[in-house]
Amino acid sequence: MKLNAFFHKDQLEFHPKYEWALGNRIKHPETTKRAENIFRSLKSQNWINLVEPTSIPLKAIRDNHNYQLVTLYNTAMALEDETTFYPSVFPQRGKGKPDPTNIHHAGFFCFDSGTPLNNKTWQAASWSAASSYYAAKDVLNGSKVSYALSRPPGHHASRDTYGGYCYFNNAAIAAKVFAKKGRVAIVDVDFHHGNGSQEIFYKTDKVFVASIHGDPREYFPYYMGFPGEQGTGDGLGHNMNVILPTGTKWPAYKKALTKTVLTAVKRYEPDYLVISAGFDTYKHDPIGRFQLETKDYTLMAKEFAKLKLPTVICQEGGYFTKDLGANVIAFLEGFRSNL
Ligand code: Q9C
Ligand code: ZN
Repeated sequence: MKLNAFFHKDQLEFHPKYEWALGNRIKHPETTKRAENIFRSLKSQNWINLVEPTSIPLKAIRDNHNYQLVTLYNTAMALEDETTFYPSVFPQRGKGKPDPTNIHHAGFFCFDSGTPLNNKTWQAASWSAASSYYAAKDVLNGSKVSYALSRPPGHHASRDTYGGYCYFNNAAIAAKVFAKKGRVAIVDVDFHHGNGSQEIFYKTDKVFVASIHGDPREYFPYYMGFPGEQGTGDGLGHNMNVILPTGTKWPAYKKALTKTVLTAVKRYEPDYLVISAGFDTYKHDPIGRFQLETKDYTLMAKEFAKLKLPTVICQEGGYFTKDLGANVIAFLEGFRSNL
C-alpha cells in the first residue's frame, strides 16, 4: 500500500529571518531546510507517493479563520521584497479598532514576536493549508492514512490570531473536512501545547482535542495548555491537556499517550483522527526539552495505528533539521506497518 504525502514547492518561498530569544536575535528555527529535509526523505521511500495539492478553496480557510486574519496576510503581500514585518505594537483585547489593511495593525492579530509577515507568507501558508486539506480529502476518498508536509506549521494559530511560527491551523482545516462526515479526534504530540487547535474547537463536541506537551509555565505558549482547560458549553469534557516534565523519555511518554490520551480518544469513539505531528520532542531538538529518539517515533505511530481510524498526519514543529526527515519516516513507517 502506498502512502500519499502532500507538499507544494511554493511552501518553500517563505523565509522567516530571525526571532528574539531572551534578548538575543537568533536565526529563525522554522527554516525551509526543515521541509527540504523531510521532502528528500519522503522521496527516498518507494512506498511513499508525493502529491502536489491544487489550491485550497478559500472557504476551507474561512471555516477556521476569520476574514480579518486572511485580510492581514493579503495586506502583507504588498510589502517590498526583503521587507519583513515584526509587530512592535500589541494592542490589548478590546482596545482600539483593528484595521487588517494596515500592516502596522498586525499586532492586533499576533500573540508573539517570533512569527514574521512578508510578501510570501500568504503563499506559503495557504499552500501548507492546501497540503493538509487535500490529505484529508484523500482519506475521505479511501486512503487509510495520508501525510501533510504542512510547513509553515499550524497548531498555534487560532481563528483570529497567528503566532508560534503558525499562520493557518492546518490540523484544524483537516479536522473540519472530516467533521462534515463524522466525529473527529485531534491528538497533538508536538512539544508545545496546540493552543490554536484547542481554541478553535473549545466549544464543540464534534471534535475532541488532546495535547501532550512541556509545562506551559516554562515553555511556549505559556498562557494555555493547563489540565483544567477541558472545554466549555457543548465542548466541556472534549479538550484534554497533559503536561510532562522536562527530559521525558519514551516509557513515560508512552504511558501518558496510551493510558491517558488514547484511552480518552477511544471513549470519545471518533470516526476520524488528525495527528498534529511535531518532532520537537526529539532528544536533539534546540527548542523542545523531551528526550525521544528516532525509533520511539515508530513505536508512537504504532499506538496511533492501533486505533484503526482513517487518519491525517499533519506536520507541526521539529527543529533539529538534520534528523527531521528520518524522524518523519520512522513515524510513517510505524503507522503503515501496523495498519
Ligand atoms: N528561541 C512550533 O513548534 N518560540 N512552534 C520559542 C525559542 C516559540 C514553536 C523561542 C516556539 C514556537 C510549531
Ligand atoms: Zn512545537
